[in-house]
Amino acid sequence: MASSYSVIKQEDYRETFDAKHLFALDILVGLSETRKRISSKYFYDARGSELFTQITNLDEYYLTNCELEVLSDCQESIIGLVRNEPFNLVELGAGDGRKTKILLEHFLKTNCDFRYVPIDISESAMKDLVIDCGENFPDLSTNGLVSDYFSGLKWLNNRYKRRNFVIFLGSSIGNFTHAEAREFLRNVWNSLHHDDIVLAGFDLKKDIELLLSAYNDREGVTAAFNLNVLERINNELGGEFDLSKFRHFGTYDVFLGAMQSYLVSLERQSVFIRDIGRAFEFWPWEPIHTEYSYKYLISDIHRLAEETGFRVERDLIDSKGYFVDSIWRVVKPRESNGN
Ligand code: AVI
Repeated sequence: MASSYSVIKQEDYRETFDAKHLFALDILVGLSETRKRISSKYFYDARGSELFTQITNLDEYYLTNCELEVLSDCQESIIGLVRNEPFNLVELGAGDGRKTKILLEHFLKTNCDFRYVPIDISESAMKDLVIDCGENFPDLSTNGLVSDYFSGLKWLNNRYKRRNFVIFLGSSIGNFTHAEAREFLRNVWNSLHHDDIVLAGFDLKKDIELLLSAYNDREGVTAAFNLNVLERINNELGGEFDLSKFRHFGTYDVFLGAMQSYLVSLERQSVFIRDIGRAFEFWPWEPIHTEYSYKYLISDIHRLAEETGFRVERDLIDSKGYFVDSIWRVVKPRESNGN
């Protein structure tokens, strides 16, 4: 058995990194603006992650099944891109086990020479993942990295001179604005070598009714997921939000091409947050913006690849045409390795 995880020491990063302080600062800034906002990155405490897993099992949330179909049906064409030499299968995020397992099983079955390197900032998520891999895949060599994505990739490249196959499953890219997506992908490009491969998931533009029901499910799981960010402020920052005084609102912005989630105040209220040391005023029906989920056309995805230094190799699309795992190759002048 070869499963382990390492916490990568990042001196500057560790010195300045105080998660609670940053959370409080972001909430102070976001709730002080005329258009109040809280970043969707704060959804994922333990309860938020649990609720997101429940969302992925809902019928209305088509994205998961579409990507499972793509990964199951296209294994051969994925493997064809990397099987001719040893490689690192690098996963950004501790990952959704169900999806990654499809690839791991197939790579192992076909005797690929690879090591699995998930990268995630959460040590507890990484511990769970590495234990799970050890139990399910005793022959798999897993090196989990507890780190931000880019330091993890840098560390990996200095340590193992192998080809990288980076996967970014789900549609997390959709939670970035277009400018943020470009910056993120350019940073990924900077951390990789010529000819490395990236597989990234994108949710495609489709009938607006389908989008609306995916983000406003009948059981109210998405509503609970959205409201949980207020509970998180209560638990971690001493906030006094009464969740029954807010409602979830999910809508599609046709100009942006994005689903957007809001929490709407149901009455005039003042909410004190102890660790910020002040109260925030809400008007009746005043919204807090909490999430973007951008939807893409294939042409948008190709432009994004080109703008950030990649060449599109293949688009793996599910049978309904709802979701794509787009496979890109890193293109760099021979002598340059980044920057
Ligand atoms: C994690 N992310 C890609 C999900 C999405 O579809 O934007 C989060 C989510 N929000 C509401 N439902 C699911």
